[in-house]
Amino acid sequence: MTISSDSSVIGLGMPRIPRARNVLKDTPVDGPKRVLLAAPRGYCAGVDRAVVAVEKALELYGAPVYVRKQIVHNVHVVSELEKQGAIFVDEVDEVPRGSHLVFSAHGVSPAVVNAAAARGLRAIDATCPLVTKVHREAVRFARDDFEILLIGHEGHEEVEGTAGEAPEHTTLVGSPDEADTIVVRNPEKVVWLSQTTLSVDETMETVKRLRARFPLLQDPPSDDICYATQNRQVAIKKIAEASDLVLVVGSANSSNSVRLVEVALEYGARAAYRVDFASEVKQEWLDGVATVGVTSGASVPEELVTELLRDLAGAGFGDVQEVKTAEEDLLFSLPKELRKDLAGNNDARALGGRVTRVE
Ligand code: 0CH
Ligand code: SF4
Repeated sequence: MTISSDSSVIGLGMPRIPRARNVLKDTPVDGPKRVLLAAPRGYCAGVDRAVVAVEKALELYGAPVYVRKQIVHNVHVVSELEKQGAIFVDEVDEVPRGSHLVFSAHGVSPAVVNAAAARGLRAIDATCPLVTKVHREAVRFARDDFEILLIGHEGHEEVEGTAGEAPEHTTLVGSPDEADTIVVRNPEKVVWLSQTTLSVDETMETVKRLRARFPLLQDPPSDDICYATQNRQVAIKKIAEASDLVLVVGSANSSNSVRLVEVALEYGARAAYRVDFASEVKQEWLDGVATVGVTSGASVPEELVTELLRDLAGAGFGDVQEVKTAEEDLLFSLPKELRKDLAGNNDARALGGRVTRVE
Protein backbone atom coordinates (compact mmCIF):
# COMPACT_ATOMS: atom_id res chain seq x y z
CA MET A 1 0.00 0.00 0.00
CA THR A 2 1.37 3.42 -0.91
CA ILE A 3 0.03 6.77 0.21
CA SER A 4 1.03 9.48 -2.21
CA SER A 5 0.92 12.43 0.16
CA ASP A 6 1.50 13.06 3.83
CA SER A 7 -1.27 13.61 6.31
CA SER A 8 -0.80 15.44 9.57
CA VAL A 9 -2.89 13.78 12.21
CA ILE A 10 -3.21 14.65 15.85
CA GLY A 11 -2.11 11.66 17.87
CA LEU A 12 -3.77 9.70 20.64
CA GLY A 13 -1.96 8.30 23.61
CA MET A 14 -3.81 4.99 23.48
CA PRO A 15 -1.99 1.77 22.75
CA ARG A 16 -2.72 0.39 19.29
CA ILE A 17 -4.68 -2.85 19.51
CA PRO A 18 -4.65 -4.72 16.20
CA ARG A 19 -7.97 -6.18 15.14
CA ALA A 20 -8.52 -9.18 12.85
CA ARG A 21 -8.23 -8.47 9.13
CA ASN A 22 -11.35 -8.32 7.03
CA VAL A 23 -10.31 -10.57 4.15
CA LEU A 24 -11.90 -8.87 1.15
CA LYS A 25 -11.54 -10.49 -2.28
CA ASP A 26 -9.64 -8.75 -5.07
CA THR A 27 -12.31 -8.92 -7.80
CA PRO A 28 -11.63 -7.62 -11.34
CA VAL A 29 -13.11 -4.27 -12.45
CA ASP A 30 -12.75 -2.09 -15.53
CA GLY A 31 -9.77 0.20 -15.05
CA PRO A 32 -7.28 0.57 -12.20
CA LYS A 33 -8.40 0.35 -8.59
CA ARG A 34 -7.63 3.20 -6.24
CA VAL A 35 -8.57 4.90 -2.98
CA LEU A 36 -9.14 8.66 -2.76
CA LEU A 37 -8.37 9.54 0.84
CA ALA A 38 -9.96 12.75 2.09
CA ALA A 39 -7.93 15.24 4.11
CA PRO A 40 -8.70 16.68 6.55
CA ARG A 41 -10.37 13.72 8.20
CA GLY A 42 -10.51 12.28 11.70
CA TYR A 43 -9.64 13.95 14.97
CA CYS A 44 -10.34 17.64 15.41
CA ALA A 45 -8.73 19.82 18.04
CA GLY A 46 -11.71 19.61 20.40
CA VAL A 47 -11.81 15.81 20.33
CA ASP A 48 -8.06 15.52 20.81
CA ARG A 49 -8.31 17.85 23.81
CA ALA A 50 -11.21 15.94 25.36
CA VAL A 51 -9.63 12.50 24.96
CA VAL A 52 -6.27 13.69 26.24
CA ALA A 53 -8.08 15.34 29.17
CA VAL A 54 -9.44 11.96 30.29
CA GLU A 55 -6.03 10.34 29.86
CA LYS A 56 -4.29 13.10 31.83
CA ALA A 57 -6.93 12.92 34.56
CA LEU A 58 -6.29 9.18 34.87
CA GLU A 59 -2.55 9.83 35.07
CA LEU A 60 -2.91 12.60 37.65
CA TYR A 61 -5.62 11.21 39.90
CA GLY A 62 -5.63 7.47 39.16
CA ALA A 63 -8.60 5.31 38.19
CA PRO A 64 -11.46 5.56 38.26
CA VAL A 65 -12.16 8.87 36.58
CA TYR A 66 -15.83 9.35 35.76
CA VAL A 67 -17.01 10.83 32.46
CA ARG A 68 -20.52 12.15 31.88
CA LYS A 69 -21.83 10.64 28.60
CA GLN A 70 -19.43 9.46 25.92
CA ILE A 71 -16.41 11.77 25.95
CA VAL A 72 -16.80 11.81 22.14
CA HIS A 73 -19.19 9.78 20.03
CA ASN A 74 -16.91 6.92 19.10
CA VAL A 75 -17.26 3.39 20.42
CA HIS A 76 -13.56 2.57 20.02
CA VAL A 77 -12.39 5.66 21.89
CA VAL A 78 -14.83 4.98 24.71
CA SER A 79 -13.88 1.34 25.06
CA GLU A 80 -10.13 2.12 25.05
CA LEU A 81 -10.61 4.72 27.79
CA GLU A 82 -12.70 2.25 29.78
CA LYS A 83 -9.76 -0.15 29.65
CA GLN A 84 -7.59 2.62 31.15
CA GLY A 85 -10.00 3.14 34.05
CA ALA A 86 -12.59 5.66 32.86
CA ILE A 87 -16.19 5.02 33.91
CA PHE A 88 -18.85 6.50 31.66
CA VAL A 89 -22.14 7.51 33.28
CA ASP A 90 -25.32 9.09 32.02
CA GLU A 91 -25.90 11.48 34.86
CA VAL A 92 -24.13 13.19 37.72
CA ASP A 93 -26.07 11.34 40.43
CA GLU A 94 -24.40 8.06 39.40
CA VAL A 95 -20.98 9.39 40.45
CA PRO A 96 -19.71 8.82 44.02
CA ARG A 97 -19.36 12.07 45.96
CA GLY A 98 -15.91 13.66 45.81
CA SER A 99 -14.91 11.89 42.57
CA HIS A 100 -13.41 13.46 39.47
CA LEU A 101 -15.97 13.89 36.71
CA VAL A 102 -15.14 14.94 33.14
CA PHE A 103 -17.81 16.73 31.07
CA SER A 104 -17.76 15.55 27.46
CA ALA A 105 -16.63 17.52 24.39
CA HIS A 106 -20.29 18.17 23.51
CA GLY A 107 -20.82 20.43 26.53
CA VAL A 108 -23.29 20.56 29.41
CA SER A 109 -26.03 22.88 30.58
CA PRO A 110 -25.57 25.05 33.68
CA ALA A 111 -28.00 22.71 35.47
CA VAL A 112 -25.53 19.83 35.05
CA VAL A 113 -22.60 21.99 36.23
CA ASN A 114 -24.61 22.96 39.30
CA ALA A 115 -25.67 19.38 40.02
CA ALA A 116 -22.03 18.27 39.92
CA ALA A 117 -21.00 21.07 42.28
CA ALA A 118 -23.85 20.27 44.66
CA ARG A 119 -22.63 16.67 44.80
CA GLY A 120 -19.12 17.79 45.65
CA LEU A 121 -17.66 16.40 42.43
CA ARG A 122 -14.35 17.64 41.09
CA ALA A 123 -15.42 18.60 37.60
CA ILE A 124 -13.09 18.80 34.59
CA ASP A 125 -14.78 20.59 31.72
CA ALA A 126 -13.71 19.04 28.39
CA THR A 127 -16.35 20.95 26.44
CA CYS A 128 -14.80 22.01 23.14
CA PRO A 129 -14.01 25.74 23.24
CA LEU A 130 -15.94 26.10 19.97
CA VAL A 131 -19.04 24.68 21.66
CA THR A 132 -18.48 27.00 24.62
CA LYS A 133 -18.42 29.88 22.12
CA VAL A 134 -21.98 28.96 21.05
CA HIS A 135 -23.05 28.75 24.72
CA ARG A 136 -21.77 32.28 25.23
CA GLU A 137 -23.69 33.50 22.20
CA ALA A 138 -26.85 31.94 23.61
CA VAL A 139 -26.36 33.64 26.97
CA ARG A 140 -25.74 37.00 25.32
CA PHE A 141 -28.72 36.90 22.96
CA ALA A 142 -31.02 35.70 25.75
CA ARG A 143 -29.86 38.57 27.94
CA ASP A 144 -30.81 40.95 25.12
CA ASP A 145 -34.22 39.26 25.04
CA PHE A 146 -33.85 37.58 21.65
CA GLU A 147 -35.61 34.37 20.81
CA ILE A 148 -32.92 31.89 19.79
CA LEU A 149 -33.78 29.54 16.95
CA LEU A 150 -31.33 26.75 17.64
CA ILE A 151 -30.75 24.59 14.56
CA GLY A 152 -29.79 21.10 15.68
CA HIS A 153 -30.89 17.58 16.43
CA GLU A 154 -33.29 16.96 19.26
CA GLY A 155 -31.77 14.81 22.01
CA HIS A 156 -28.16 15.45 20.94
CA GLU A 157 -26.04 16.28 24.02
CA GLU A 158 -24.66 19.45 22.45
CA VAL A 159 -28.13 20.80 21.75
CA GLU A 160 -29.26 19.97 25.29
CA GLY A 161 -26.25 21.84 26.68
CA THR A 162 -26.65 24.93 24.51
CA ALA A 163 -30.44 25.12 24.96
CA GLY A 164 -29.89 24.70 28.70
CA GLU A 165 -28.11 28.06 28.81
CA ALA A 166 -31.36 29.85 28.03
CA PRO A 167 -34.27 27.39 27.94
CA GLU A 168 -36.92 30.11 28.10
CA HIS A 169 -35.48 31.85 25.06
CA THR A 170 -34.68 28.83 22.88
CA THR A 171 -36.71 27.05 20.20
CA LEU A 172 -35.20 24.02 18.51
CA VAL A 173 -35.37 23.84 14.72
CA GLY A 174 -34.62 20.25 13.74
CA SER A 175 -34.86 20.43 9.93
CA PRO A 176 -35.56 22.75 6.99
CA ASP A 177 -39.19 21.60 7.07
CA GLU A 178 -39.54 22.63 10.71
CA ALA A 179 -38.42 26.13 9.70
CA ASP A 180 -41.69 26.42 7.78
CA THR A 181 -43.87 25.81 10.81
CA ILE A 182 -42.19 27.05 13.98
CA VAL A 183 -43.96 29.80 15.88
CA VAL A 184 -42.05 32.70 17.46
CA ARG A 185 -43.10 35.26 20.06
CA ASN A 186 -41.73 38.33 18.30
CA PRO A 187 -40.53 37.98 14.66
CA GLU A 188 -38.59 41.24 15.05
CA LYS A 189 -36.24 39.81 17.67
CA VAL A 190 -34.99 36.44 16.50
CA VAL A 191 -31.50 35.06 15.99
CA TRP A 192 -30.35 31.66 14.75
CA LEU A 193 -27.56 29.62 16.29
CA SER A 194 -26.61 26.03 15.54
CA GLN A 195 -25.06 22.80 16.66
CA THR A 196 -21.39 22.68 15.58
CA THR A 197 -21.57 19.38 13.68
CA LEU A 198 -24.36 19.84 11.13
CA SER A 199 -24.42 19.71 7.35
CA VAL A 200 -23.45 23.19 6.14
CA ASP A 201 -25.75 22.97 3.10
CA GLU A 202 -28.78 21.75 5.02
CA THR A 203 -28.27 24.40 7.70
CA MET A 204 -28.12 27.13 5.05
CA GLU A 205 -31.38 25.79 3.61
CA THR A 206 -32.97 25.94 7.07
CA VAL A 207 -31.75 29.52 7.52
CA LYS A 208 -33.07 30.50 4.08
CA ARG A 209 -36.50 29.21 4.97
CA LEU A 210 -36.43 30.86 8.39
CA ARG A 211 -35.43 34.18 6.84
CA ALA A 212 -38.24 33.95 4.31
CA ARG A 213 -40.62 33.94 7.27
CA PHE A 214 -38.65 36.23 9.60
CA PRO A 215 -36.77 38.80 7.49
CA LEU A 216 -35.21 40.42 10.56
CA LEU A 217 -33.59 37.14 11.61
CA GLN A 218 -30.07 37.83 12.90
CA ASP A 219 -27.04 35.71 12.07
CA PRO A 220 -24.62 34.41 14.72
CA PRO A 221 -21.59 36.68 15.16
CA SER A 222 -19.42 33.94 13.55
CA ASP A 223 -19.93 30.43 12.14
CA ASP A 224 -21.31 28.00 14.71
CA ILE A 225 -20.65 24.99 12.47
CA CYS A 226 -17.00 24.58 13.35
CA TYR A 227 -13.90 24.57 11.14
CA ALA A 228 -13.47 20.79 11.49
CA THR A 229 -17.02 19.95 10.44
CA GLN A 230 -16.77 22.33 7.50
CA ASN A 231 -13.33 21.13 6.38
CA ARG A 232 -14.35 17.44 6.44
CA GLN A 233 -17.42 18.21 4.34
CA VAL A 234 -15.40 20.24 1.83
CA ALA A 235 -12.92 17.37 1.47
CA ILE A 236 -15.55 14.68 0.91
CA LYS A 237 -17.37 16.88 -1.61
CA LYS A 238 -14.16 17.05 -3.62
CA ILE A 239 -13.84 13.26 -4.00
CA ALA A 240 -17.49 12.15 -3.91
CA GLU A 241 -18.25 12.42 -7.60
CA ALA A 242 -15.21 10.38 -8.61
CA SER A 243 -16.06 7.66 -6.08
CA ASP A 244 -18.05 4.52 -6.87
CA LEU A 245 -18.17 3.93 -3.13
CA VAL A 246 -17.47 6.19 -0.15
CA LEU A 247 -16.60 4.67 3.22
CA VAL A 248 -16.89 6.92 6.28
CA VAL A 249 -15.32 5.67 9.49
CA GLY A 250 -17.36 6.85 12.47
CA SER A 251 -19.97 5.78 15.01
CA ALA A 252 -23.73 5.74 14.47
CA ASN A 253 -24.38 8.49 17.04
CA SER A 254 -21.67 10.76 15.65
CA SER A 255 -23.55 13.60 13.98
CA ASN A 256 -20.60 14.87 11.95
CA SER A 257 -19.73 11.35 10.73
CA VAL A 258 -23.29 10.60 9.64
CA ARG A 259 -23.40 13.96 7.83
CA LEU A 260 -20.33 12.91 5.81
CA VAL A 261 -22.26 9.92 4.40
CA GLU A 262 -25.15 12.20 3.43
CA VAL A 263 -22.87 14.82 1.89
CA ALA A 264 -21.01 12.15 -0.12
CA LEU A 265 -24.28 10.90 -1.61
CA GLU A 266 -25.51 14.44 -2.32
CA TYR A 267 -22.28 15.23 -4.15
CA GLY A 268 -22.34 12.24 -6.47
CA ALA A 269 -20.92 9.17 -4.75
CA ARG A 270 -22.63 6.10 -6.23
CA ALA A 271 -22.90 4.58 -2.74
CA ALA A 272 -21.77 5.56 0.75
CA TYR A 273 -21.63 3.68 4.05
CA ARG A 274 -20.54 4.43 7.59
CA VAL A 275 -18.54 1.81 9.50
CA ASP A 276 -17.12 1.76 13.01
CA PHE A 277 -14.46 -0.74 12.01
CA ALA A 278 -12.92 -2.10 8.79
CA SER A 279 -14.41 -5.49 9.63
CA GLU A 280 -17.89 -4.12 8.84
CA VAL A 281 -17.13 -3.56 5.15
CA LYS A 282 -19.15 -6.05 3.10
CA GLN A 283 -17.67 -7.76 0.07
CA GLU A 284 -20.71 -6.90 -2.07
CA TRP A 285 -20.12 -3.16 -1.49
CA LEU A 286 -16.97 -3.54 -3.60
CA ASP A 287 -18.68 -5.22 -6.57
CA GLY A 288 -17.79 -3.27 -9.73
CA VAL A 289 -16.03 -0.57 -7.68
CA ALA A 290 -12.85 0.98 -9.09
CA THR A 291 -12.60 4.08 -6.87
CA VAL A 292 -13.26 4.06 -3.12
CA GLY A 293 -13.45 7.40 -1.30
CA VAL A 294 -12.40 7.18 2.35
CA THR A 295 -12.85 9.64 5.17
CA SER A 296 -13.55 9.68 8.91
CA GLY A 297 -15.47 11.79 11.40
CA ALA A 298 -13.98 14.24 13.86
CA SER A 299 -14.17 11.71 16.72
CA VAL A 300 -12.31 8.93 14.89
CA PRO A 301 -8.70 7.95 15.67
CA GLU A 302 -6.52 7.54 12.59
CA GLU A 303 -5.66 3.94 13.45
CA LEU A 304 -9.18 2.92 12.41
CA VAL A 305 -8.64 4.47 8.96
CA THR A 306 -5.26 2.76 8.71
CA GLU A 307 -6.94 -0.59 9.35
CA LEU A 308 -9.54 0.12 6.67
CA LEU A 309 -6.82 1.03 4.16
CA ARG A 310 -4.95 -2.17 5.04
CA ASP A 311 -8.04 -4.29 4.34
CA LEU A 312 -8.84 -2.41 1.14
CA ALA A 313 -5.26 -2.96 -0.03
CA GLY A 314 -5.91 -6.67 0.32
CA ALA A 315 -8.80 -6.26 -2.12
CA GLY A 316 -6.57 -4.59 -4.71
CA PHE A 317 -7.00 -1.00 -3.54
CA GLY A 318 -3.36 -0.44 -2.66
CA ASP A 319 -3.04 2.81 -4.61
CA VAL A 320 -4.04 5.49 -2.08
CA GLN A 321 -4.17 9.09 -3.30
CA GLU A 322 -4.72 11.69 -0.61
CA VAL A 323 -6.85 14.66 -1.65
CA LYS A 324 -6.20 17.55 0.70
CA THR A 325 -8.46 20.59 0.75
CA ALA A 326 -7.21 22.26 3.93
CA GLU A 327 -4.35 22.28 6.39
CA GLU A 328 -5.28 22.01 10.06
CA ASP A 329 -2.91 22.76 12.89
CA LEU A 330 -5.22 23.91 15.63
CA LEU A 331 -4.44 22.59 19.07
CA PHE A 332 -6.36 23.57 22.20
CA SER A 333 -4.81 23.82 25.61
CA LEU A 334 -6.20 21.37 28.14
CA PRO A 335 -9.09 22.20 30.50
CA LYS A 336 -8.07 24.71 33.15
CA GLU A 337 -8.81 22.32 36.02
CA LEU A 338 -6.10 19.99 34.67
CA ARG A 339 -3.64 22.73 33.75
CA LYS A 340 -3.61 23.76 37.38
CA ASP A 341 -2.63 20.26 38.51
CA LEU A 342 -0.21 19.79 35.61
CA ALA A 343 1.57 23.03 36.47
CA GLY A 344 5.26 22.46 36.88
CA ASN A 345 5.21 19.41 34.60
CA ASN A 346 6.06 21.62 31.60
CA ASP A 347 3.19 19.94 29.81
CA ALA A 348 3.39 20.86 26.12
CA ARG A 349 -0.39 20.60 25.88
CA ALA A 350 -0.74 23.93 27.64
CA LEU A 351 0.29 25.49 24.35
CA GLY A 352 -2.20 26.89 21.84
CA GLY A 353 -2.19 26.72 18.05
CA ARG A 354 -3.88 28.04 14.97
CA VAL A 355 -5.93 26.87 12.04
CA THR A 356 -5.78 27.88 8.41
CA ARG A 357 -8.30 26.99 5.75
CA VAL A 358 -7.62 26.42 2.04
CA GLU A 359 -10.74 26.45 -0.15
O1 0CH B 1 -20.63 14.83 15.68
P1 0CH B 1 -21.10 14.78 17.09
O2 0CH B 1 -21.54 16.12 17.59
O3 0CH B 1 -22.19 13.76 17.31
O4 0CH B 1 -19.91 14.39 18.04
P2 0CH B 1 -18.61 13.53 17.88
O5 0CH B 1 -18.75 12.44 16.89
O6 0CH B 1 -18.21 13.14 19.25
O7 0CH B 1 -17.53 14.53 17.27
C1 0CH B 1 -16.94 15.51 18.03
C2 0CH B 1 -17.79 16.71 18.24
C3 0CH B 1 -17.83 17.09 19.69
C4 0CH B 1 -18.59 18.36 19.98
O8 0CH B 1 -18.66 19.25 18.95
FE1 SF4 C 1 -14.91 21.28 18.60
FE2 SF4 C 1 -15.71 21.16 16.08
FE3 SF4 C 1 -14.38 19.17 17.10
FE4 SF4 C 1 -16.85 19.66 17.92
S1 SF4 C 1 -16.23 18.99 15.88
S2 SF4 C 1 -15.13 19.13 19.20
S3 SF4 C 1 -16.89 21.91 17.83
S4 SF4 C 1 -13.60 21.27 16.81
